[in-house]
Amino acid sequence: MKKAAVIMGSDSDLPVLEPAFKKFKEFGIPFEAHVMSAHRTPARACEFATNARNNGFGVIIAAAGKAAHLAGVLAAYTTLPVIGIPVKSSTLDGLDALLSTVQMPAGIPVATVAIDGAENAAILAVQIIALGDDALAEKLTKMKADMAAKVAEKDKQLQEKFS
Ligand code: RP5
Repeated sequence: MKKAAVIMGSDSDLPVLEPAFKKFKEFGIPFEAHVMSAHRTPARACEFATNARNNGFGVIIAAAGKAAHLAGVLAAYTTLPVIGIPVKSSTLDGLDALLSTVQMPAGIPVATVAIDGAENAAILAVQIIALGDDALAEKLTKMKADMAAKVAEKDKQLQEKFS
């Protein structure tokens, strides 16, 4: 199975990424997590992204806050899909990171999830890896069915409360 990479601009982003690690463990996805920065270690970010496909990765998640260029820089050096997580780590509440991550120029896409949206980033990464893995796709189908069942149960409780 292809690995997922979770790259964060700083170790201060780590708590935001816990839901992604949890999801990968639930789905049995092999992953590596690294701290590297588009600004503080640009050469390392370039080197990682350039070699990521040959190193067995199928998708890269990049989380960064403030002037968040990490996802875009990684995407510039790879043809792997890159998922950007804008991190809320400044006085601008993540809006700065959201705009920096999502507003990519044509030719270099970054699939941007919500501010601090690590769980969805991981699910999207699983969906990408599942393109070539029917057993994994089956687990995703079950996850959606479980979610639907939970919503149906909540609706049932609401109906009981008001009846
Ligand atoms: C960004 O700046 C990082 O991704 C982090 O969200 C933010 C603050 O970094 P630190 O100053 O905490 O290292 O590059």
